[in-house]
Amino acid sequence: MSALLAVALHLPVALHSAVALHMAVALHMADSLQVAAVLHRSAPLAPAPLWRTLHQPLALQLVVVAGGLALIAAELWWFLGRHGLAVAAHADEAGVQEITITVDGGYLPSKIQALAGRPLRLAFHRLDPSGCLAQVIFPDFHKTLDLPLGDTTSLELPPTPAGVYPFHCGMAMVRGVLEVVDPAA
Ligand SMILES: [Cu+2]
Repeated sequence: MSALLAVALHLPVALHSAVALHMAVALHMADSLQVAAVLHRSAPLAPAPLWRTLHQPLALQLVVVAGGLALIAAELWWFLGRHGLAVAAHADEAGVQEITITVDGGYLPSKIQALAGRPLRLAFHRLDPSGCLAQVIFPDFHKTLDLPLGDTTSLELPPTPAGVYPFHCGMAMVRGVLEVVDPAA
């Protein structure tokens, strides 16, 4: 659901960028035409209209549209894609799996693997002063953790069934995922 919301929020921004780029190209070309007319004195210069539509070559239009779509794709990949390899949590003597996640511009690692049916401790060490990262939320566990700057704050999870459990910052812009796998599998 929040993924859909992020897409809905970002598509207009990316489209707007594409349109703005398109208009910048059009205005630049309008300037060039004016300059060319002055230099060549080919015709008396009519008062420059405030606004006019320039017909762009089809190739240029295709390039602008393709550029916009590439930006949208890159943005979706950045915010919604899963990158990198999972890092496994290691069990201590008491059998509690533990991993430290550094919070600095993102979650490092952002993909964590743990074994099902064993307790898990996720220790978040926050180095990033951005208020955006002051909280980490695990929607599936109904847990919100406040992360004081410069401190390590742990989330203790009871033995958890296998599954994929995403987590994110307070505004759902920075994301990570906990993958709990069956030890027998
Ligand atoms: Cu955020």
